[in-house]
Amino acid sequence: LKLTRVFLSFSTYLFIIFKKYFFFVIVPHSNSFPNVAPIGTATQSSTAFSGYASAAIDGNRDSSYYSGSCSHTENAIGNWWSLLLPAVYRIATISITNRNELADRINNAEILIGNSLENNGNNNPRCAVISSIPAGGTSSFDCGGMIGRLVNVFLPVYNPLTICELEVYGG
Ligand SMILES: [Ca+2]
Repeated sequence: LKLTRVFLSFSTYLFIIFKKYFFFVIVPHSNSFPNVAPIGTATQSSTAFSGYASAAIDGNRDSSYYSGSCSHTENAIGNWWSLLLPAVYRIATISITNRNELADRINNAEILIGNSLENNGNNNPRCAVISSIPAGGTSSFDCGGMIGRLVNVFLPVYNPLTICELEVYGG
């Protein structure tokens, strides 16, 4: 009688796999485009109080002028601020954040979009006229897919033009 021992090496590996399920909540938003303004180049009719044109596209909506994130021109009639984008965009929405003081200075400003460089871009088609923006507030303007590489804000009345942030949503 031959005894054969069979050794069964038996190992049981128990894998407990925790599967994590991520639930994405889709928050409705007026558009799904990125803000392309920061990749553009901003200029303006003049600069006062170190309020450089680029402060309006620094990605910061801080509405306190003294935080250094708002543009500011001199006091004149026909001030403008202009954004040259790196390409032509179909623009859905423009958002503008107003200063938290002297908020009525933005009243009557026009938002212009197009490709013409004439008159510093101020001859381009108009998306909206800003009646007012609350002090420190952000207002959005529906431009309905207007096409252009230039976004201007033109102020036809006598006032400095200050923009704390301008966002361009388009693709
Ligand atoms: Ca800013």
